[in-house]
Amino acid sequence: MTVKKYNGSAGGWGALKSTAKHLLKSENVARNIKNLLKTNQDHGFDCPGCAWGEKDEPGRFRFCENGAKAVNWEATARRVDGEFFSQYTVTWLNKQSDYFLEYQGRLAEPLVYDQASDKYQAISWQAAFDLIASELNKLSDPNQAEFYTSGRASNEAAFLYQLFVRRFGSNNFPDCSNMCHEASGVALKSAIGTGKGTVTIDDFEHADGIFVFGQNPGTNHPRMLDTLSKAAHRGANIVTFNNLKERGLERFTNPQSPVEMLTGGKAITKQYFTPKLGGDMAVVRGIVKVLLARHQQALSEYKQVFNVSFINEHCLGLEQYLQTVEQTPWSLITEQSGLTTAEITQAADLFQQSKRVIITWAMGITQHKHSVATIQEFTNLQLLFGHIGQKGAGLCPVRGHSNVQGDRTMGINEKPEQAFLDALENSFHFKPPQQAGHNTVEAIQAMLSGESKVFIALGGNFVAATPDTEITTQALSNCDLTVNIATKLNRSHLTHGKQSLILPCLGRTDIDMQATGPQSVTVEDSFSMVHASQGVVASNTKNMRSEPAIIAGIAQATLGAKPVDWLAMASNYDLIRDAIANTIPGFADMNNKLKQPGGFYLGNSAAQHQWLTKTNKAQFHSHDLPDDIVPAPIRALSNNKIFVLQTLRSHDQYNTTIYGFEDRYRGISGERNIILMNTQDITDLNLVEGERVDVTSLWPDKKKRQIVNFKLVSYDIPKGNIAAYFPEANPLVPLASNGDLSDTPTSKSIAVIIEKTQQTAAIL
Ligand SMILES: Nc1nc2c(c(=O)[nH]1)N[C@H]1C(S)=C(S)[C@@H](COP(=O)(O)OP(=O)(O)OC[C@H]3O[C@@H](n4cnc5c(=O)[nH]c(N)nc54)[C@H](O)[C@@H]3O)O[C@H]1N2
Ligand SMILES: Nc1nc2c(c(=O)[nH]1)N[C@H]1C(S)=C(S)[C@@H](COP(=O)(O)OP(=O)(O)OC[C@H]3O[C@@H](n4cnc5c(=O)[nH]c(N)nc54)[C@H](O)[C@@H]3O)O[C@H]1N2
Ligand SMILES: [Mo]
Repeated sequence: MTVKKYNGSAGGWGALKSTAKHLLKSENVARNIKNLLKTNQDHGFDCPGCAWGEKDEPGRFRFCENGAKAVNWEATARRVDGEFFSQYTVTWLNKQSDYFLEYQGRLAEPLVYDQASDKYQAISWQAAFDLIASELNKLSDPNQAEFYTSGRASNEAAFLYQLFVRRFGSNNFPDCSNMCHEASGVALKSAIGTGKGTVTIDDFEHADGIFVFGQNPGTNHPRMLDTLSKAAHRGANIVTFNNLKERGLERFTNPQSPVEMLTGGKAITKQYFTPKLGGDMAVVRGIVKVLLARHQQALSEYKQVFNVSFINEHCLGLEQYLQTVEQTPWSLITEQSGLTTAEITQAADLFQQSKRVIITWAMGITQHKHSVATIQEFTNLQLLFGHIGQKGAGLCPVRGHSNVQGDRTMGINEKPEQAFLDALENSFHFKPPQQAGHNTVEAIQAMLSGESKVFIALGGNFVAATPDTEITTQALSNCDLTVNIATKLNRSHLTHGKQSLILPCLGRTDIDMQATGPQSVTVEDSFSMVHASQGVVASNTKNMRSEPAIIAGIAQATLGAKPVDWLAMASNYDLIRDAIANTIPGFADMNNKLKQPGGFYLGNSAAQHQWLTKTNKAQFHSHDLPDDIVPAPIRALSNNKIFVLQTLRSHDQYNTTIYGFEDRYRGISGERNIILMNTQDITDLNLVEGERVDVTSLWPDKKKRQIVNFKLVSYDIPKGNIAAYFPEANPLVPLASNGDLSDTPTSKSIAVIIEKTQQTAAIL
């Protein structure tokens, strides 16, 4: 393992070099170059990386280094089939790393677990479908099955899946969104009447201020750096709030700009603030407090700072909110945020100077206990200035998976809206289940207690992505049947129920040939743009099936061909799109609208100043700041120094998919079991950099949650805060530690203690 400070800019030659390395690693170089050129282009496929949008700029590549990794990873020539599994028991495979498992190649044929030999063996597609149907139809209640979705599933796959599950009789739709942007949806829906972001990619060209909270776009949304860099270049204030100094937010070299490649790129952030974990709500409360004082001062001179006419016309709840702001003491604001009054005043200055402001955020904001309240605080700030539905201003939750937003639009939702259920009933003439189903945390609890007996996953890596790994492992093992529809072998496939199936599917890059010819699918980006995606290169996918074909096979075997002709839909995705068009608002005439280059925009009610809230107004929400990020009862559990841990992504991974061991911009290479810690904290613990430590989380139950043998890395991070990689640190996240109103695991706020690893363990 090496640790070496990275002083270059993000992007640049390092990105090109890494792109070339991952091309070579795929063992499919010529074909994958062709693939990359088709990424995010019309008549090409949507990048299976992130959900950032595209600008219509002809002649440019539309992939980034990390998109290239995702494409190369999927389009590998290696294959995992029955013959592969004949060599290894599941017990042996389960001891291998996440990197090893996925690196073996693409899952190539349907597989069934054989208990006697502890191995997976080939099975026919029909036998696999029949096994699922028989287990599902055996259940005494359809709600004894869980239907997970990961956000790479296309709109067509997601729509067909939810239709099948609701026809079967359940709303049990745990999904990756429950662990991701759930808090954004909940917060925004209640405040402005839509759970989606209010801006389009064009707005970034008109913003005077872009406030980036709790996200690392250099790694997770690299194409956003191009957008931010252009905005910075024309003078917009880019203001960053991040617990760590992330290189990508400081400096960026666009690999497509010959001039920048020679000159070393541009600064992005004008002012970089490093609040404490969970301190962002306090930051924004402080900003509002400064601006409120200025507004009150201005009123005495018959001027105003806030946009009073906007507030009067559109909002409710102002008085109560301002009272809450006034009552929040500065001592709590500075304590919780870790920023000084001077720093917060500086942030307020930059906000006030910017006529049009966009606020963006990701997991650094959504994976806390008070995430919903924090996002509503962002909304309050924007409402005070009328920064919603104005060109160049708005709220922008930057989504994770490339189609996670689309999956929700298609009805992957354990709490579907009544209007959606009614529309399904009208289109398909059956009564969908009306009661709410299970989210991810509830699904784990139901499998743990034995209430749920069948688990089906449309993509993803449930056991590695969810909290409390040991408990989730137990929950899946309890099931009578686990089924994974997937492209690559992962931990969840090895964490099997009594019976288990792996069903290999096509990915975004593959040509999807059905009875009526090659098919395209659609996705929705963070800006509510829906566009087509078509795989481009033929390869050996002979015994794989598309996601819609697999869902149709399961549905046909379970329910027969009524009231939906599943197999017909899977043979021609235009039919699925016709059904979507008939059911979901904004999709009328979908098949035709997709012919427009770049796709079509779904619109956003809040951006039109139509507030679909309970009161038909935009709503200020008044929340008190949390008393403490680590509540008193948890503090009381240990006499040791308590740290707050965040779990984050390295530059060389896609969620639980580990591409390699280079966290380039953080200068960490060759090791993933690490803890980033402030240098002073390391000294105070009588430890030294490079030493091995055990981390134990604090939670008021008897269970011991610990990770051992993690290496200390001295890092520019606020005292009292530490960071480790997801998914290695997931065993520390207690299943019951969830966000208020969102139920999202608090992956960015875990109270832990640190101890030097015992000698015996250190030798391992
Ligand atoms: N290459 C690549 N791209 C991806 C992914 C991937 O794994 N790899 N994952 C995709 C998915 S599903 C998602 S959801 C997104 C995730 O995108 P991000 O949200 O950028 O992902 P994280 O690595 O979780 O990073 C969280 C960032 O927030 C900061 N942070 C953590 N806690 C706090 C806090 O309390 N306050 C503040 N101000 N900052 C904080 C961390 O220091 C870190 O920079 O990316 C998507 N794109
Ligand atoms: N501690 C901690 N936990 C977290 C997070 C965190 O920041 N910290 N982040 C959370 C977030 S934001 C998210 S979104 C979740 C992610 O949770 P998931 O979405 O469940 O996990 P992924 O790692 O994205 O799933 C990877 C697997 O998806 C399969 N796959 C890839 N492409 C396809 C495809 O096209 N079709 C199908 N059917 N399968 C495919 C492959 O088999 C691969 O192994 O994790 C959450 N968990
Ligand atoms: Mo995510």
